[in-house]
Amino acid sequence: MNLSKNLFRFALLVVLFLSQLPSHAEDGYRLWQRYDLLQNKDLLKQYRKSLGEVVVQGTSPTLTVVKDELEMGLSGLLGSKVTVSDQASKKGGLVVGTPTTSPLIKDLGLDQRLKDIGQEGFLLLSQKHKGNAYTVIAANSEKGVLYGTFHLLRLLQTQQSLEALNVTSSPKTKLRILNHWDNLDRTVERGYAGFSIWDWHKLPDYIDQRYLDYARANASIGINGTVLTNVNANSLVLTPEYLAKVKALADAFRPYGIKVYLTARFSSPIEIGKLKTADPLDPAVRAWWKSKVDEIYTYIPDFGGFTVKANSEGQPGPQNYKRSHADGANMLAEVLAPKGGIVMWRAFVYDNNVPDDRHKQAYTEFKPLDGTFQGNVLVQVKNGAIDFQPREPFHPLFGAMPKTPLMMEFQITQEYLGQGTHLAYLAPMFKETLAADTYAKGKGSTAGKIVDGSLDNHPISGMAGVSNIGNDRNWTSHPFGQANWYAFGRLAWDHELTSEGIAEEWIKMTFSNAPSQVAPIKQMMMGSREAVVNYMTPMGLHHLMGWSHHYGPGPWIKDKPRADWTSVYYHRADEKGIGFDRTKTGSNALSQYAPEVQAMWGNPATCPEEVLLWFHHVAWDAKTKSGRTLWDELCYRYSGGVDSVRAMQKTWNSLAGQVDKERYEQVKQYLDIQEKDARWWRDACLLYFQTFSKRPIPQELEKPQGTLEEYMKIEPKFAPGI
Ligand code: BDP
Repeated sequence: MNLSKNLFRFALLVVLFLSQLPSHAEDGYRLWQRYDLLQNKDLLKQYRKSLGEVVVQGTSPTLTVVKDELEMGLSGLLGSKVTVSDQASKKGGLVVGTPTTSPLIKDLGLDQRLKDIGQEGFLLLSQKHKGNAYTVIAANSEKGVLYGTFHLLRLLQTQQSLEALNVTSSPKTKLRILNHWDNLDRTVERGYAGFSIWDWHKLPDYIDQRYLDYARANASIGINGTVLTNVNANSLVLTPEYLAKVKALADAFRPYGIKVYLTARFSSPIEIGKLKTADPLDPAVRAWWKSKVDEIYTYIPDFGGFTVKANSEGQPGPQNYKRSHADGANMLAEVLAPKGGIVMWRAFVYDNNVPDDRHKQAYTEFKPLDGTFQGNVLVQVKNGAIDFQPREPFHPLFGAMPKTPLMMEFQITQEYLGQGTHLAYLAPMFKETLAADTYAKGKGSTAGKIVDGSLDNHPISGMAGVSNIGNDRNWTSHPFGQANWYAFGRLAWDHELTSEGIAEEWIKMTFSNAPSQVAPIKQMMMGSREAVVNYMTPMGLHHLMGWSHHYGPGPWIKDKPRADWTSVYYHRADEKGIGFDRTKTGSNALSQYAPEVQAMWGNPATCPEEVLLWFHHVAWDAKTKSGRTLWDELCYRYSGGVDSVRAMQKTWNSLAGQVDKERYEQVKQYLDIQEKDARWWRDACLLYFQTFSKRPIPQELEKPQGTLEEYMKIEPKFAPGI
């Protein structure tokens, strides 16, 4: 009798325990939209009271998305089925809509407040009406309602109070766009999370659930556009066969407020139009683009426009016909303008045959064109002047083209920061550029204010992030790669958010609200990008990666067809010292910055050590701020990078049993890879630079395990993203 009673109790306990576990493996697919039952009883009570009956007034595809998300999100988070109704409740509760779709919201007297938030903003308020207490998501457009809905869900997921809500939010930047460098054969130019998520072969007939989950995730962070194809473009995507596929994606994304854009290969009139030229001033070429654009809009009436990489790294462009970048961009802009489309013309140009420092070439090319672009052209500028290195000073074009809307291009995919296996939280890197002061109009002229259009009063503004998304189950290969996608969206919405705040949100939604997890994970994330800088390219070194794969170290790369694709071009190590002199005595790239910036970076004594070797060739024995010689300091920084990875490993190990097994194990193994790679970078770089410095690695530091010859022989085969 007793035994069976005990057995029964035991069985009950097992059932109870199992019911607490997620019913599915934690494979990362749900990203930051996990919506599991909240564990805080007091908050649950408050949430149930504040949300009461949930009412979404109005019908449309976007409002259906809103309803579905609220039903799914709230049912999961609150632990009981929530059904959304469209009848205003007399008892208070959550009311969602615009003054047009919701009579109740129209009645609330929010006109002035709504006026101030623009087309994409939202209000999230606790509001009394006729004696009832409402939680209100109000906006001018359904898109605003959608963003407000995701904000409310985020408040629940991060366990914020819903009492006395008074949130006003609108995006600082208008175009918040992912750039997919995806090819039509599903390879990804620099993708490390499997193949492209666009299954072109099965489109337009098969709409993978993944496309909708992609759109949900993007909408939840305010992303409102996606460039589907690689900047190294294929004109095939502009043929009817592919336009039908693009249309299917555009239709799927539309309810989520996401517009579709394509990359336009400049030579398309020749390749698919059978013309003899792609000269932008040739009438037949212009007519071809006009009819092509008209055709695109018959498929996709709200098509966003084109991203163009022209006369860069072998891509065709207007200069093939002795025309300028403005001639090329304006030709496309002219035919897109009547349709509401835009051109995002990339400034990533440099020419091996131009003997000038690559750092200077985009500025030299584009600055004189300021004021000559049509109103619907944005010039898309990478954050730094070289190429997405772990650390770059801000691009000199920011602040140099006040008459042109400049769009920021960040790389979310970690081409130069350990790709799919290194943990590097990139918000601090994005922020570093956005917060950088260009002094274009005096102190406080940050790159962020240039990009959001506020400094120069531009009606259009944009931020693009080169996507790290692939068809891996968890989207980004590294579970922490998701944080970079998330951070990009959040910063595109508001570049003044802090890296720490964004990390905290993401951790709470993706892992847990438990302080015992939030604090250590945040600590790992916040130091991670600096760790990568230190073990790869400390003190302003750059472009030291291996040939073509860009994964491991290759500071010895030289004698290639293009000098500006070699490492020796950038580090310039010799017996005397190391670094690229970009002052007056060198390439004088510094002259492209405002006088205040020149003064700071031009003097080795005031130049932050983080970018010292970017601007100066410094003697091996020069004293650094720590009191060490430059050589010793470099050794310390490289070693410090490895130590930081080891510290991350320790922190992660301490989370065993707290984080679900799948993600715990994956991150643990990836950290092992990162530690091994960090040593590889440190040892290969120090041994190589030592051939110039001829100085010993300080006694107290760990010594390289291999020889330089061994490191130089390592050649990763078939690395992804080549
Ligand atoms: C470089 C990448 C190359 C891209 C290029 C670009 O290695 O694959 O095509 O940027 O931005 O960093 O166009």
